[in-house]
Amino acid sequence: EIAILIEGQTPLQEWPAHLFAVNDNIHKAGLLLNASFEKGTAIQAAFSNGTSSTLAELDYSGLRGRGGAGFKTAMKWRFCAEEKADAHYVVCNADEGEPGTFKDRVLLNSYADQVFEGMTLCAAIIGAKQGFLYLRGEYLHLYDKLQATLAQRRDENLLGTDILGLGLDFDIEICLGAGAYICGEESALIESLEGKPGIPRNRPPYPVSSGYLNKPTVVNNVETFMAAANIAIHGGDWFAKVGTEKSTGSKILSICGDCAKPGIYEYPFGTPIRQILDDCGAEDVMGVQIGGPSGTFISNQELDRKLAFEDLATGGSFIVFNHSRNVLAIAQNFTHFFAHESCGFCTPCRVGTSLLKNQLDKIVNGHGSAGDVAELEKICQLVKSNSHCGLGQTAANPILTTLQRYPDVYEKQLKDISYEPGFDLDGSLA
Ligand code: L3W
Ligand code: SF4
Repeated sequence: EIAILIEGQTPLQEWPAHLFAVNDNIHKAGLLLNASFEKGTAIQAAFSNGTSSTLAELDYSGLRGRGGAGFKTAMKWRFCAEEKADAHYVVCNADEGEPGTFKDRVLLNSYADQVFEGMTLCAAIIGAKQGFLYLRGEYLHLYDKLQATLAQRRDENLLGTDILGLGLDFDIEICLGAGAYICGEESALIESLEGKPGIPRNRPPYPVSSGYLNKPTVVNNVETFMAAANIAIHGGDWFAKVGTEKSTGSKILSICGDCAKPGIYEYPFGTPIRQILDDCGAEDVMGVQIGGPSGTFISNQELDRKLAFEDLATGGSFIVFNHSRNVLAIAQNFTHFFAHESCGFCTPCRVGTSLLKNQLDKIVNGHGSAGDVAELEKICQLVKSNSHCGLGQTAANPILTTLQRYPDVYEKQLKDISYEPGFDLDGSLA
């Protein structure tokens, strides 16, 4: 139904209400989703302990960015704080566009105060007066509720001038995206915030030194800000004692696909994939797409692998596939997605993702030869190593990760040249 509506370009406001029915479906809450939280306490803690010791606590917690890449949050905030400039900015990346990912939608629906508090905490540490929540356009249904939460926080002096009498001035504006997946890439997001097309910038310089309006800017995911607020309240050790040495704390996941209980789950880092699949009622598993199309497709032989930056990192998405699914159809769907979402700025990705799409279609449609698969792999490497940003650099992952695990499935799909009509192998007419 959604596909039909998109195809028909129905304005978002006219979509049937049931498509926006927000059902949080939280099946398993852990460290963060269960944490006790009182509005204002993270900000107060930062001022009573001092912003530098709060930053040290964040450092001790080991918190790493929850958007997928896992850069250390304390390091990012420190780099930004150390930049000399007349303005600093805080940006919350809520452009949750990775297919199969919906945990930030739930956090913004049910835990928005904790997210805004994390942004305010960041502002206190880096010296920002202005923050932005860059909200995925398709989450328009959350807009009024989030504005009401911001208004309430202003009424309670948790935003605005002289917050809680602590001398901190900071406010947050909500900006809506317009449906481009690329705007989840931080520098494209910043361009979009500035009112320009969402084309990724060269990095470095990273946003911490030259971000919004070329001023020092922290861009973090929704879950990162929520975690930071809770660390300020409960301490770095509360967080660090959960998870693994390199991946501390917990991860909030959106789980969907072939499982009895799709929804939101929170696990300590280090949890085996098998346990997560058992909990969500996944049976007859063929494979799992971890971290969305730009992530990794694992087979059912790898279920003892772990949720962790050092093993299987994810921004928060698990898509489960059972044996009724065709792995080529999955790779094809994701490859089409990237070709559609390429912003078109650089040639390796603009042309390369279309070549990947056409070459894979040829194979899936039974017209490919072994040479075509070799050519497909060659294009994958070209797109991966020559693209300007993360989208192009990961666009070949659906093909590469499935080809590596299921070469036989690709092989079976090739045309049978021994039955080529009309010719013998020496080229003479049969
Ligand atoms: C200062 C340095 N900062 C790195 C920062 C950088 C960024 C973070 C991670 O995303 C995946 C990709 C996409 N000084 C720094 C530094 N940073 N070195 O650390 O950076 P990086 O380059 O490792 O990753 P990335 O390109 O930002 C990699 C996916 O993330 N992605 C993210 C989407 C996220 C959302 C969301 O949160 N709603 O949509 C976009 O491309 O799949 O695999 O902040 O600045 N020396
Ligand atoms: Fe745009 Fe793709 Fe190039 Fe990124 S890699 S800048 S999405 S064309």
